[in-house]
Amino acid sequence: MNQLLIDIIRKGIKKTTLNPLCAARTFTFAKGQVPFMNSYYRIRIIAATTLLCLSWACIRGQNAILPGDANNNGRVDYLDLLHTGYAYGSIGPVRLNATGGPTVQGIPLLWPAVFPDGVNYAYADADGNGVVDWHDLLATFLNYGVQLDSVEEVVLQQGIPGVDARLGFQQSSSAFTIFPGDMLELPILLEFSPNMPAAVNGLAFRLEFDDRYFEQIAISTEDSWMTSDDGAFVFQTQPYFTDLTSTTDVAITRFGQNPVTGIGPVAKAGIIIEDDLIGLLITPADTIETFIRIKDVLVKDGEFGDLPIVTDSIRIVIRHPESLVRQREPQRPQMLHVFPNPTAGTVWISSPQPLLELALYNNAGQLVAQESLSGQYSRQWRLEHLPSGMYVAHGRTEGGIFHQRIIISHHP
Ligand SMILES: [Ca+2]
Ligand SMILES: [Ca+2]
Repeated sequence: MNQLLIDIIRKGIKKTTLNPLCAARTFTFAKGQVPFMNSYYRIRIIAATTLLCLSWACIRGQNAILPGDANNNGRVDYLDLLHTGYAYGSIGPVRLNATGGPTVQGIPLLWPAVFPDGVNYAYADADGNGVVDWHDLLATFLNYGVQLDSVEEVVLQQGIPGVDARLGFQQSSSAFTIFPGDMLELPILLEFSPNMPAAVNGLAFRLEFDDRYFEQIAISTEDSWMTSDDGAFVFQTQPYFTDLTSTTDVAITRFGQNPVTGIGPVAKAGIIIEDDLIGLLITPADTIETFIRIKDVLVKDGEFGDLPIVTDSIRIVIRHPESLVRQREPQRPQMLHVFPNPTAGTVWISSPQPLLELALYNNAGQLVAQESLSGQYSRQWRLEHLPSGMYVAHGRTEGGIFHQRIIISHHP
């Protein structure tokens, strides 16, 4: 548990907020900033885990909830989003004195509704306010990676190739030739047997990759059939280290019992190749071969049953920039960097080009903050007067508008 997730996406409610969100993708931090973020959250998690052991001992013997652990298996992670999403909009008994924080809390009254896997809906109400809503999705994000001393691992259904549905890359069998610093987009498809598409209520998976070669991997869903009606929530963690590789966790869930049927693109992985690979590519003839793998997939159908899924990987070949004459300039994402994100108030904004104006829009597309600048590349921005929630920052420069999502959270 080296890192807490630091990114989250939700499709905008209004069409006007969709484009900035999509354009922003998920590149939140410059790479050098991430370790600080890691240590900050590692300290938080250690503190939270200690607290958990104490409080768990007190509550043992009655129904108890670790907020964000909606599937009640003892760990808060990307799989929990599918439970919270399925129960979205449900109401039940309030937990008095509840918080959405990472402490085990008693459940005095279970809810009338139960998930098909037997878990009570009370576990989806992370903050205990009696309704499953946006704040409960946010609790999974805030408590990410926190776990009890005993975790019941979720059994993921591995599919049979040629028989079951497949979550894979569009170009799974082909190799790319790309250059350090390039950005490429890899469509991820959920494919079923011909004429047999299933209704899907939620999809969760991990992408595993070698972080020596990839600076960022970010999920976008602008062409996804699961999110095209804005009835879905999309979640991604920042990449974190697991042994020798890096992993990023992704979940896409419908809001409530509202499955959609479709086939083809469910997400797109935007990848930036490290531009500091020349030391690894000694001569222009050298290439690096590496793989990005889809793993640990959970797909929930319309009845919240698990669909067996065949997984996939893609081979990527990175070639020395002098091996071929470049045909084009590398594409850079039109991104602002925001740190820290989520924030309780004050953020640092930096831009690849001199900033002329900063504007902040809320989830309904309303302008909530605005500042004129005179060509600075970065500045501090105080946002503590704004309520918790998701915002999109627009930075106007002479080269165009740069975007980034900002999450403001006043939770402890
Ligand atoms: Ca869980
Ligand atoms: Ca709630």
